[in-house]
Formats: sequence, structure tokens, C-alpha cells
Amino acid sequence: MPRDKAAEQLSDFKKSKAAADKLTTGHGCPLSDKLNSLTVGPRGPILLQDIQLLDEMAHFDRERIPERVVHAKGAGAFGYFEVTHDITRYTKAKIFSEIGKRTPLAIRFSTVGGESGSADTARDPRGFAVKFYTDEGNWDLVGNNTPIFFIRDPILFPSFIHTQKRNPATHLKDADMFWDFITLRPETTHQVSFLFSDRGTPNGYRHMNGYGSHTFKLVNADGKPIYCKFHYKTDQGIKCLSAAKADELCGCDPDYSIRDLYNAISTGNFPSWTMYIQVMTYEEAEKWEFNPFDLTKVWPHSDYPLIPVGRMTLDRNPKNYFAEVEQLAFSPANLVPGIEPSPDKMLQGRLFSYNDTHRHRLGANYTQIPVNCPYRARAKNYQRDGPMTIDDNQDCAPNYYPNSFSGPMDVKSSEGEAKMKVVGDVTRYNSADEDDYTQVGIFYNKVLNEEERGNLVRNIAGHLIGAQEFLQERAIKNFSQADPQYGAGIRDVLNQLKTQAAAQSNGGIQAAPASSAKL
Ligand code: HDE
Repeated sequence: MPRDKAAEQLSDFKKSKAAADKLTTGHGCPLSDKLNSLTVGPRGPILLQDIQLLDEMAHFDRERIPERVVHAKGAGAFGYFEVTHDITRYTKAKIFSEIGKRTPLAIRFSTVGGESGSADTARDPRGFAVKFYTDEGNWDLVGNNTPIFFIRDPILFPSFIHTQKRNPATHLKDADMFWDFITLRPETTHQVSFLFSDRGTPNGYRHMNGYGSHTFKLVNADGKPIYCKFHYKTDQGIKCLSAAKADELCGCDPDYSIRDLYNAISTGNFPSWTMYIQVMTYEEAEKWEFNPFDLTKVWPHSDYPLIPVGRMTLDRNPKNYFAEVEQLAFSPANLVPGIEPSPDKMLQGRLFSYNDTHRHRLGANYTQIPVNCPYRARAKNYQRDGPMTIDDNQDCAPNYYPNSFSGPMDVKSSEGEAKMKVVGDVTRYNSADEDDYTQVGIFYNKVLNEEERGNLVRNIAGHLIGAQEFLQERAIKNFSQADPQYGAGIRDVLNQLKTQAAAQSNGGIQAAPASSAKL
């Protein structure tokens, strides 16, 4: 089998070095023997004074940091964004200030539910997180390869994620947990339909679109706001894996997507995406038939056409995965002047969660880690000290505000948030009341073709077969509300699978239900 660029990484490193470096301890002291510990006699016990051994062991014992609670398995890369179209009438964000402007970026693609060693081709949404190192600080657009999400209230997120992970007793993926939650919360039907379609198993990370998914607010230089959604369309074309191929790769090449991205970039085959926005005025938002802040809905392109903005190109692989990808910390709260949150409840929930998880995973000074540092703007503020302060800690500048000694001053100007008027009674509104099915019907009938509809019902039935019958019935009822044919198709395949299973029931190995390993 020919060796690809990923397989040649070590040889390439060797070629880049005229001679090997001198080996040292962590404190830089040269090491004379890296193969033998310090013992009393050839078979004797090891001495406590073997500082080299202790240093090595103690560091090894601390190699792992907590993996991401979701999106644990992923691939990262670096590149740039270039503006191709003027959108300054919508936003004053400096990244979009002129055609031709380039801004460096980091990206991380991921699967969602699996652990950091899980298979890349699992049926799952894909994370599509981009960090733009802009002149005015880092802007992170932390999206997925889907324009929608399963739920519309962040309070449901931890439970939802628990049902996608492992049963607390058996430590197995559990189809009952999955389908119980999904069917009790019908707002999931739209995203579940997307997930079980062919788009649920993209062919690597280069052949899929990305979406900011949420509604954001853009604000222009006159302070005028407009609602907006961000899209990236792959310039490589969409390619998906069949369920059978995705399954096969789970076994024979579980790192398929990481390898594909690494090899493409290292052979100069730089992947790119075209960025578009959709915009909706406040007046249109008031009148639209759906709630424009509901993350389970798309904004139809026919009503809110895609407006081209620029192109994102990936041209560098990480030099070190842990430093540059495992420690890469995205946050929807990393916004810049001209891009603000909308009232989307899910986005509001995320504004808290990400920085919180970074403090837990990486420590209070995670923004000092080079890959997270807003290096094109630099942080100047009154935060000091804390674990792992690795930069100059803002040197001798005053550490309190206000002050009379030239400490950094706030900008009382257009850099601040746009004014927003909010009125309403505070209560816990039941978000289950919104329309859960109209757009699913459109997806089933108008977005998918005949073959894709067939794949969708087969993929759903192949997983639903693992759940109890009352859950199967509840699921069919939900899908039928989007279109009776949709529910009926799932019932037909389920019945076929049950007949096949009955025929095979005498003897044989007790296998996982069809497709269950993929979620
Ligand atoms: Fe995330 N999500 N999420 N999420 N998410 C995380 O942050 C969370 C949601 C997304 O490559 C975590 O650093 C909450 C929607 C991506 O590093 C965590 C809610 C969308 C990534 C977290 C959501 C996403 C994450 C885990 C509901 C698409 C990977 C580790 C309110 C629009 C980023 C981490 C990377 C990661 C929380 C919902 C995308 C725990 C509370 C919707 C791409 O903070």
C-alpha cells in the first residue's frame, strides 16, 4: 500500500533536521543516558535521586487533560479568510471591512457524541468551529455541518447529550435512551431527519457545508442592526458515505476524516469554503411565520437569499496536535464589534458554557495559550495572575480601574453593543408549543430525492429497531406528522427487519442491533 503524507510525517521531520538536538530534562539539563534508570547494581532497586526518571514519570502521569464533554474527537487546521464581497452596509466588523482583506484563522472539525478515540465516520452531526484572529480580537463562529439543532432551549442540552452517550449502568450506547428523549421532544424531528439522511455520514470533513446555525445580529457603522445567519458552502462539493461504507470505515480506518484532511493539506490540495450570509430585518422578524430565533428552523433561501461574503482556505496542518488542536478553545461568546448575539435561547445558553468548560479543561488563563491568544489585537485589561500565567502578566501596568496612571481605558464609542429594547413577563415559557413538523415535511418532500428518502427511512429503522416497541410507535407517530409516507416507510422497514430477525433467531451470535454502533 502506498504511504501517504500522514504516514511520512516522521521521515519528513527527519529530513527537516540537519542533526538531532541534544536531549535534556524538563529544566534543560543535558541527559547522558535515556535508556537506563539509576540502580544499585544491575538488578538492584532504583534510587530516589534518579531525577531524570522522576521527571519523566511525573510528567507522564499528568499527560491527559479532560476531553471535551462533547465533540471530543476532531481534526484541526489553519488558514485564512478573504473578503470577496462588500457587506459593510450590514456590519462594521473589521474582518469584513474591505474586499481582499485576509484574516488568519484556526478551524476544528469534530464528531459530537463519541469519545476522543471514537470512529470518525459515525453517524453524528459534525462540528465546524472557526476562530478568526481579527484586528479587534478573536471572533469564533462555533457551528456544525447542519443549519439546525435538535432542541431550542439550552436547559435540555445536558439531558439530550446524556442520551447520545453511554447508559450509566451498562456503559453501552442505548437505543432506548436515544429514542425516548427524541420522541418525547418532537422539536428534534427536523435535525434527526437530517442526521439519518446521507448528510449524517459526510465523506471526511472537506466535503460538507458549515453553518453558524444560530441567528446572530449584525450592526453597521451607523449602529443599525439586522439579524443574520452564516453559511459556508464547501468548494469541494458535498460528498457523503453510504451507511454501509461509513460502517466499514468505522472498523478499518476509524481516523478516516483526520487522515483525509491532513493529507489534502500536506499535498497542497487546500480545501476551501465560500462564506455567505442571510439577513432578516427586525420588521421581517416580527412578521415571519416562524420564530426566527428557533434553532430547529431554517430560514428558507427563497425568502432570505444567500449573500456571498468571502472564502475560507485551509493551508496549514497543526505542527503539534495537543498544543494547537486539543487546546484550541472556541467560544460563541468570542464576538467582535459589529457581530452580536440574537435572543436565540440556545445561543444565549452557549455564551456561558464554553468559557466555563475551558476554565475547567485548560485553566483560568486558557487565553494565554498561543492558539487561543488574540495575537492580532492583544488583551489589555485588569485580569491578573492565576494558574499557569505564562505571558508577562501585563507587566507593570496598573491592575485596578479606574486609575490615573495610563492603564487601558474603555472606548465610550461605537465599539460598544448596539442598544436593544426588551419587554416581557419573566416566566418559563413552554417552547414545546412551536411548530415542529412543517419544515420537516419540506425537508422530506422537497430537499431529498426518492433515493435519499429511501436511505433515510432505512437508516432510521436500522437504529430504531434497537429501541422498545412503545418507543418505535411514538417515533413513527412523530415522523408521520411531518408526512404520513415518512412514518409509513419507517414502519415498513421495521417490519421487514423484525421478520428477518425472527427468521435468524435460532442460534447465532447475539449482535448489536443494526446500525446501533454508529451513534
Ligand atoms: Fe456546543 N459545546 N453546546 N454546540 N459545540 C462544546 O465546548 C454546548 C451547540 C459545538 O472544536 C463544549 O469546548 C451547550 C450547538 C462545537 O472545540 C461545551 C449547548 C452547536 C463544539 C458545549 C451547545 C454546537 C462544541 C464542549 C446548548 C452548533 C466543538 C467542549 C446550549 C451550532 C468545538 C467545548 C471545538 C463544544 C456546550 C449546543 C457546536 C460543553 C451548553 C447548537 C462545534 O461547552
